[in-house]
Amino acid sequence: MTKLLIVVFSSLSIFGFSQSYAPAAGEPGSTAIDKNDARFKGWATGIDVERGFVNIEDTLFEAQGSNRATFGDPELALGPAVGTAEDVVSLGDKGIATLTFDQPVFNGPGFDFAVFENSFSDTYLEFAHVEVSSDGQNFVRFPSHSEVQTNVQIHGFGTTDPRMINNLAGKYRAGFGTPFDLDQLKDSSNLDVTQITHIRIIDVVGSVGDSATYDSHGNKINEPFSTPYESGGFDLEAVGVLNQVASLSGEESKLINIYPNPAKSYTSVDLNGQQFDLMIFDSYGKCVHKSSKNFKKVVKLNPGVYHFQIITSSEMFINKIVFN
Ligand SMILES: [Ca+2]
Ligand SMILES: [Ca+2]
Ligand SMILES: [Ca+2]
Repeated sequence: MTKLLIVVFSSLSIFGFSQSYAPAAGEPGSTAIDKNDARFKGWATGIDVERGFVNIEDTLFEAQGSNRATFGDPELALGPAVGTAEDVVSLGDKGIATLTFDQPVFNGPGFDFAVFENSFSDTYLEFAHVEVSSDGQNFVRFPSHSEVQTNVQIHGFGTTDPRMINNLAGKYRAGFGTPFDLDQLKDSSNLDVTQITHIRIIDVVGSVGDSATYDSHGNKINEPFSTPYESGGFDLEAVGVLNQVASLSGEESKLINIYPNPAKSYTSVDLNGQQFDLMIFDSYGKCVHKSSKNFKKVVKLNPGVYHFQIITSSEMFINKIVFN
């Protein structure tokens, strides 16, 4: 009996039920990141929310006296993930949350940030698109993929196998973040992956009907629909940062020597003998200098204000330097 079931399930992929991606939190190969993981350097500190409809296919329908989702204050998505069902803001159908950070997120080694939802199980999953911006104006979306069938609507409390989903927030249960790697967007125009200032979360409308939203392959994303409650749509719990530009504490600024500052045409950079890569950006964000594996670097620049990005094997620092 058991063996027969295994045979049946393993042949499902032949009929188009692919399961190409990472499994649920706690299973081997999962990419889920625990909310208490020591790698988190910071959390979202600002938020702007545009709530979506309770039911985008019947926009007059109301829950708790409103045709838009109302559950949870936006501020509940700030700070560390808590892992409970209530510490969230509900976005409603196609609702949008735009988050900001004390210090920018950058494309460091591996995953750079993670988005937390409040699902109570590994398979009751509500999804959202994730976009990033380095200027608050131009947003670039992570390429996503849904392998879920699009013939039968997943009902309001239906389930999804997380192995069929890639690069959509909400892949994992409460307390476990879905991670994103900025390296995938490094060649995008109008985006500087060394200075991400805004992360945008956009509810996926899981309808396979007219209001469907699509993955990057043009597939409808089938997820629970409709969810006509005040807590409908994606429930944003938190956004945690893994690679965050450090603000210099007193101790760290002792480590970095940039002199003279303000500079008169020349300045030199050293980290007390530690090796570093250096990139310098002018006030328009244009890179005017790039060098790697330095122990000391002398640079000559025209008068102006510059940002020195200093990257060591473990950290990245940004310093503002004025040339007179
Ligand atoms: Ca990365
Ligand atoms: Ca949704
Ligand atoms: Ca929260």
